[in-house]
Amino acid sequence: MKKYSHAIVRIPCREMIHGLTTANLGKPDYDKALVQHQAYSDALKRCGLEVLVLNPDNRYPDSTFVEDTALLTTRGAIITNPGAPSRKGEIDEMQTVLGQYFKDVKKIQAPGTLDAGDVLMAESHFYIGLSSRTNFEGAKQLIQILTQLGFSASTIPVHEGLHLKSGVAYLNHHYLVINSDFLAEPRFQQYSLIKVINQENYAANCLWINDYVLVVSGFPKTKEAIEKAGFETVELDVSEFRKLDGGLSCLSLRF
Ligand code: CIR
Repeated sequence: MKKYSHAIVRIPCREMIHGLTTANLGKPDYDKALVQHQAYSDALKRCGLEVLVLNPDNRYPDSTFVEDTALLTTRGAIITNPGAPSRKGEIDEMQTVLGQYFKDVKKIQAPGTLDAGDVLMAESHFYIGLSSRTNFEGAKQLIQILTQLGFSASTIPVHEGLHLKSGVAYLNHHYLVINSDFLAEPRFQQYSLIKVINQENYAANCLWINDYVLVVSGFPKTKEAIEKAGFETVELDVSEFRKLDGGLSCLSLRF
């Protein structure tokens, strides 16, 4: 099934080595990050997407994590107000870019903050993580916008990890890949759960695209479980982005 036709990515900038992080894995190797990013873009193309590649922006060390700047739905786009002060300016260019694809671009307004890494789309319902980046006011505004667009939405507390999607991914056909941080959440029990073992916690951030699932290399049990559920996987190394708390979903916007 071809659900997505486009993706937007941004090449990491040199300043990425000073990006925000809690990971304690050391500084990213910039040259290696460039190679991994190229492989990521190539994989999106192999999944059938037309990929718009934005230039590196040294003003914003975390600007390669484009996912956080916008939520793209089949009925409209919403520009976020990122929770980290150093990332707020990332939305300016994204707003212009999205204007080329979406007629009506809505916006989360201060004092609301929202990173779209906290927004999990499961068919026509959106789960919004309340995290250190996304506050209640931001979630409230997004619920209002999504409801106007004819979707439903609700909030989920995020106690572990940076974002909601650091620990859970929706894979189409009612499947959720989920790690122990969210396993007990009653509202997730209605899905077919692909459980990520504790040693592979990071691998929960995988990405469904047109019947392929991009998975992080080095986490064999999660890959095997996803394949067992009937999905074809594409393995990618994102070690340099992991050092900045980033993963597969954060590196693109899909629509
Ligand atoms: C940040 O802390 O904002 C970046 N270093 C990582 C953002 C990861 N984004 C995502 O998971 N959607």
